[in-house]
Amino acid sequence: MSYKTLRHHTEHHVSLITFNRPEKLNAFNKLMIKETIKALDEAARLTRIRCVVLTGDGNSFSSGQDLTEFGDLAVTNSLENHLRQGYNALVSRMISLEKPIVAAVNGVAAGAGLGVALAADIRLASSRARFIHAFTRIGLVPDSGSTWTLPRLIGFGRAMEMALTGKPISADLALSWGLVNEVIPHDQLMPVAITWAQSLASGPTVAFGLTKQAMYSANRMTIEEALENEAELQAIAGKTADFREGVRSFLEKRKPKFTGE
Ligand code: LHQ
Repeated sequence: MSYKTLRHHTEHHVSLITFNRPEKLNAFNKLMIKETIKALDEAARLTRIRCVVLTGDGNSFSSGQDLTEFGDLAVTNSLENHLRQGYNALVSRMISLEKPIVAAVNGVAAGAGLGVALAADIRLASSRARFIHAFTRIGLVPDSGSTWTLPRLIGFGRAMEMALTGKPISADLALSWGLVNEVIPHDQLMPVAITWAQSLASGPTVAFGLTKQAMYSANRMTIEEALENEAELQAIAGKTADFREGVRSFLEKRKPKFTGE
């Protein structure tokens, strides 16, 4: 499949999706949102893909909505429809993808670019990364799921601070707040991200997909409901070949060889 706004490459069970509008710091236009969803759909469909990495070309991850598209949006569409058809669909696709997503945040992640990074399952930050909740800086409210994801990651007070001040958060501060999983020297980001991804891609893919489902759905459940949901999902995981291999390898005192089935 060919893309105009992305570079897309699959190797060793890992799908690497690179936002490719560096002249605009990889700002999202409609096409880039659409193509990212398409690439994620492909990752969902192909069993050989067992992990996805999202990153940006050049020195940025993504600066969020392409602000040069705003005039057009105001005339042809409402902002809420743009969100419903665009970012809401993209973030929902990321959350529902039954495979782990690693965001390799190689530079600035602002606005919806931050929202997309927050919807990944693992965030690795280059030492040069900056995180900006840029929405109120242009008179908008936070979107792309960030009112839901950000407070859960860093707590309500810090999320409110990021939203109201719009101030850039450095990679090191992001790490200390729990916004990212690891900070990596800039020139090592991609090799380290690929190592993470290959490790996740050799894991029990079905159990990973169910884990995402369990974690996200627990957020809207009581403890009793979450316990029941875990039991139901465990019944599915318990029928996989990877579960049998996991137990067998433990008993045989060797590393498991998961196939993702
Ligand atoms: C850009 C952008 C950009 C176009 C840099 N667009 N060109 C969506 C729609 C519907 C409803 C509401 O919500 C949303 C979600 C959102 O994402 S809203 C938030 C949108 N994003 C922003 O407000 C961030 C705008 N960008 C910036 O504040 C700065 O560019 C940051 C802080 C990201 C980076 O600053 P610098 O490193 O100083 O870079 P720069 O500003 O010099 O940008 C470099 C170039 O990229 C420049 O172009 P030029 O031709 O002058 O070299 C910028 O115009 C362009 N660019 N972001 N979002």
